[in-house]
Amino acid sequence: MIEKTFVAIKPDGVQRAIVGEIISRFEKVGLKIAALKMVWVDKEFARKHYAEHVDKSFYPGLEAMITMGPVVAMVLEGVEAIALVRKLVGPTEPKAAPPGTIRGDFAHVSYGHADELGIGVKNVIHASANPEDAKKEIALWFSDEEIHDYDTVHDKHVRK
Ligand code: IDP
Ligand code: MG
Repeated sequence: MIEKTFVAIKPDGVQRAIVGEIISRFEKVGLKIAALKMVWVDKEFARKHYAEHVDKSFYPGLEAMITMGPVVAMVLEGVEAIALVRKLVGPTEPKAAPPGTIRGDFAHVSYGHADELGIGVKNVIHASANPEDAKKEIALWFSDEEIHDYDTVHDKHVRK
């Protein structure tokens, strides 16, 4: 039941200086930071990460958005962490994301707005959608040596 998932605070989230607030939410629910780094991705890397979207009409805007500055990439670990993190992150479109979710609390833009401008939806954060994506994305962003195994105070309550 213990899973690892991949999360990236996107360049808009980094530039808005809300990295600490976002990471704090994950820490507060008891998720463990297994890996953490800042990366400025290039177009080639963006095409690998967003392989499923490369042929979509919004891809050029998405690529420009994800390469416009550094992202803060991390691996989070916890009980059924993949679905838990998607719940905390909220739906893709900030306009539709409920209050209490990261996208609902830190952004308000819509698909209509992004499409009108030809830009990617600036929704602050990326999180793996399912176990298959989590495995692929963790391997793409991190080497085995960058992923750490250690105990947090939460382990006492989670594992017993
Ligand atoms: P997700 O990030 O919630 O998994 P995906 O559908 O995988 O959502 O889309 C990846 C990213 O592409 C979104 O987070 C958003 O930034 C951007 N995006 C998705 N759909 C659109 C769109 O219709 N217009 C512009 N950008 C989009
Ligand atoms: Mg996705």
